[in-house]
Amino acid sequence: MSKEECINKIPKVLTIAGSDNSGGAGIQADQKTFQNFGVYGFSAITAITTQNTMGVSDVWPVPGNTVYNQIFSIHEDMNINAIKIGMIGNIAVAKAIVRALTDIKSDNKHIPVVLDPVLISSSGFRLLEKEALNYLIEELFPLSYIITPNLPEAETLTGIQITCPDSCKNAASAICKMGVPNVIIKGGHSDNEKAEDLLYDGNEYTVFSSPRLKSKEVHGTGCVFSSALTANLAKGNTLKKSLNEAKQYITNSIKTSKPISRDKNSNNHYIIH
Ligand code: PXL
Repeated sequence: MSKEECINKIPKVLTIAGSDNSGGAGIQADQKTFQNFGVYGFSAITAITTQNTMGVSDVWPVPGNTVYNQIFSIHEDMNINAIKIGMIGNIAVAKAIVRALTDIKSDNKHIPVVLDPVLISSSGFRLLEKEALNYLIEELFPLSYIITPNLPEAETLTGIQITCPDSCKNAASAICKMGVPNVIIKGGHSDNEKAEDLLYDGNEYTVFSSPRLKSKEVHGTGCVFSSALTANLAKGNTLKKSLNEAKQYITNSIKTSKPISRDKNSNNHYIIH
């Protein structure tokens, strides 16, 4: 294969997310995941967080125009096969992302956009300002192909307390009614014996199940799951195959994670290629 053919064949993925200087979540986790799936990663940084395994201590938002410019500079020059959105931070950044996605979609209507609705860090630091939540739902959901909330995020988005399979189905259906064609509610935070994720595509429900793993707290699993999903969609895999691959990848990452501080595990980002 010539160099040019090789460049054109590599699936290319853009992540729009925050920087996690401790390397477990955000842009850093996304890029490691993209690399492991053999896709090329572009990035647009929305905020610089300061954190370690004890928690987030500071967030410095990037100006909206700079976020727009980062995204547009990639789009005007290169082909993007799929987009992942993680931490947004504030409404100015959310507006810049909507403007950039609208531009990209006017050239490439069917580009899959995976939206991970990051609301708070596992240590409890707010990563999306409260005032931006309605804007996210009203403007970004309709531009997305799938959103990937965990249980607490699905509860915040819908106001539905998820206590059983039926209430989870109700929340999934309420989220699709907000204008996004697909939602996967991740069950990692439940007390069930299995880690079950529920997909709703506006038509049918599908459960993706794996054994619940006993492990110390692992940071950044949501980012890794959604970037693995995005990488697989960029390769042209179906939604269900991409979700299966992402589930398998995050399960193995948790299983093989190693401690990076006294009492916290990191994602191992184990190599699959
Ligand atoms: O895991 C959520 C998340 C996403 N993005 C960034 C983060 C975190 C959690 O801390 O720092 C940048």
